[in-house]
Amino acid sequence: MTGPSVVIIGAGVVGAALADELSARGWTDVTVVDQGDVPATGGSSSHAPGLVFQVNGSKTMTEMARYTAQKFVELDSFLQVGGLEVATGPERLAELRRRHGWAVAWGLEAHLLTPQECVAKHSLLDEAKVLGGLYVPTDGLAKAVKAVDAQLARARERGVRVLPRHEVLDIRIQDGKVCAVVTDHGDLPAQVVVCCAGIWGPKVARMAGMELPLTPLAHQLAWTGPVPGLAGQTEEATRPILRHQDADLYYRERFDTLGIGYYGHRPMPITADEILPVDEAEVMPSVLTFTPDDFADAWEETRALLPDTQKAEIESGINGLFSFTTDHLPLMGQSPDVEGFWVAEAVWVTHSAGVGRAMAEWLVDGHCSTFDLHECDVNRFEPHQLAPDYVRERGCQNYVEVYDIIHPLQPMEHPRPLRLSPFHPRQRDLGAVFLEASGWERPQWYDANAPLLDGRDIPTPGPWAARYWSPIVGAEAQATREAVALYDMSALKRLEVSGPGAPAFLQRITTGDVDKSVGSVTYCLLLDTDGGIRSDVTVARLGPDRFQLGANGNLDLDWLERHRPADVFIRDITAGTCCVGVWGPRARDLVQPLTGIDLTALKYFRGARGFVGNVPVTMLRLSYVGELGWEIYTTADMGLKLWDTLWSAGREHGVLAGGRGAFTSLRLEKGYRSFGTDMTFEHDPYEAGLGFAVKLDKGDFVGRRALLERKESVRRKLTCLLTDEVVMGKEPVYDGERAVGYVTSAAYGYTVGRGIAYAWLPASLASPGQALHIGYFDQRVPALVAEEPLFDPAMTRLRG
Ligand code: THG
Repeated sequence: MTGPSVVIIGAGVVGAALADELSARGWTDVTVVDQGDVPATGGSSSHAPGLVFQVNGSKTMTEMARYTAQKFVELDSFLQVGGLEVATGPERLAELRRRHGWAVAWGLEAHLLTPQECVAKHSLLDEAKVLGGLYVPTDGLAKAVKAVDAQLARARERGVRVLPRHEVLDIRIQDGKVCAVVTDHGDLPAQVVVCCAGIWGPKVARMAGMELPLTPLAHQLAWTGPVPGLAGQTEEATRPILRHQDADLYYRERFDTLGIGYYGHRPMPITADEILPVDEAEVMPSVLTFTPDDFADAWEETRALLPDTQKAEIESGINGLFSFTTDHLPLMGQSPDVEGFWVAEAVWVTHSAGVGRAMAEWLVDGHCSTFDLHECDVNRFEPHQLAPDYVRERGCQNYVEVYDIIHPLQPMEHPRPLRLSPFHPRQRDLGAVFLEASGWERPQWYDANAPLLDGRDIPTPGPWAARYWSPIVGAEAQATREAVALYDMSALKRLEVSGPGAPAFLQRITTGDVDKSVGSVTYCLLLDTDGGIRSDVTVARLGPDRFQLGANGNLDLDWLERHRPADVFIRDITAGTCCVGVWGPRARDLVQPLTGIDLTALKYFRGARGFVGNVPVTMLRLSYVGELGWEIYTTADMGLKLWDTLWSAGREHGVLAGGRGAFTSLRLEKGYRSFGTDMTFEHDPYEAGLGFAVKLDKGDFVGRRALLERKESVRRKLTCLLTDEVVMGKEPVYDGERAVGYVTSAAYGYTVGRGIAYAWLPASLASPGQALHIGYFDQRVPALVAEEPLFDPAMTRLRG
């Protein structure tokens, strides 16, 4: 097997890794082109300082870094000196404990060190400045250019062609498919093109009509002259690579000198078109002239943390360009418009070999089994997130925040506001505290609900969980179960699927039996071909050939579009519509007088169209919070009228507005999973406790064949834990001293009066009554496996 003809654009760490991984899988009709020389092409890989710190809040990024470190060791392109992050303030010390939790959760060996132990690892540190450290023994220094060379050499042996000094001028497209890469040396025919052009990515992608949300930014890297404490060092590096995040700094040794990287300076973005051609750049295109003024604070901080550097000088430096995205994650996948045009962009050396492997699996097998790529897919963005202003502003902000301590609920500050639901003016009047979701302003709680606190005893969580929190969250959650509440569901992605082929299409692409009567609503899944969960959706049949899907994000739209036959039409109706959830035991008292729809006759998981007052609506009887009620949809223009109609009729029933904080607590009490957090591409329905949503006997559907096997081999389970302390998610779970899993979602359950944490655990430890611990900062929080759902297992609330 030689596979299709592939052209890889860019011979940096990503292109080289991909060429190696593809050819190892038998795809050998591969050509790698680069405008520069090989292996030092002049792109970011050629100047990269090479520090590989593996710990990351993203499990996938940690795993891709781990693979990169292992592979580079094998390629003799890695100095495994370890990685050390030090804290100089109490907040950072707590943050290192949290990061230690991530490492343990994702299965990476890591140790928290005392100040003395930090100095023992890195003798240049001033012990008086350091409060503690996080040490990862397998971190180290990647030799990026050497790794490029080694991977290209292996690829060449398998028949891959490498063409340096070939500038890509255009991508030739025919009938929506790539057919060739046009270079200054002629055309290279190709069935598959993968853009691994790094900082030039936006320019190359545009040749295929694709907007890549990537911003090249300049980053300062300086080199000292000889440092006395390193005198006589004959090895390139012996001490661990070092991070001093409180001052936005990192360090690596090079014999008796130090390299110092700095993220504290002003962001210095540039566009891909402004980058100099290979032969015009003084050093190389990705290296700009060092601006010493921007480095002044860095040098001062360095001399304080590493006193020996007071006897050294800065001898040289660069402002090196590399790629930033709007959310810190890479851009991987196929163009939504041009078949065969793929990208693997915004990848740092740290993750490069992992990304190469992921792309190779994806291309050869049709899916990636080794890494969950949902966070990395280039099609994850909402349309507004591709605006050049947004891309640049977010890229710059992410540069500034690289080493900041970011709370999981912390919303971006700029640009905001972007998307406003029609209910927004009323929410603001109610004192909504807004966070952000896919660009939407979304209330977390409402200050106007403070009076609900009277007579309630809402427990205050620890300081970390108490950020972006108010006791009002608890009051809203309880009041929802007592009376009735309005929840703004406008941020829920809504897709209309219509046309003569729609029923058959949805039967094929979902796990559910959706070919039921008009008015039916079905909860089901989208699966990848390997049986992994791509999303969970609600499918409402609004007409014989018309369905409305409640989905999780743009990837769902992308997935459906890719499989759509010609007689099916898909429309994203999110922005043109809105949705309010009206939920609680008094929901029917509130809504029935406003509508001609017989709400008692409208059964659970059924929908109907009609009116609420003057407002044309679609009502679906279901509830993510586990209470009686409906999601009520209308067009955006009528949204405010809908809210006002419900609000004024609700006064006598004690209606309140509920925020996302209450919503999350209520959904966890009910045991409802959230895609992207509780389950991802790597999990199958049986492990995730969603086997009930799979109708294996309905006929063939995407992922079915793979599921038949996976069904028989469930080894891990998404499990409900009860705790006394509220945790936040991504914490490790311990059985005694052994790390056995990790937390996905967590919240306090204000009805059940306990902390709730969902976690992935080995099936053998997932039985109710099993006692475990959750690692939370410096605590071991006792956790008990519980029967789920915790609230209303008999479904009396929902069906009542
Ligand atoms: N509303 C709508 N669509 C959605 C969501 C939503 N799509 C995305 C996401 N949220 C899907 N998640 C869920 C999770 C659980 C349920 C609904 C959507 C749910 N489950 C019932 C249960 O498990 O008891 C369904 C049981 C059944 O199949 O009958 O209600 O919030 N529109």
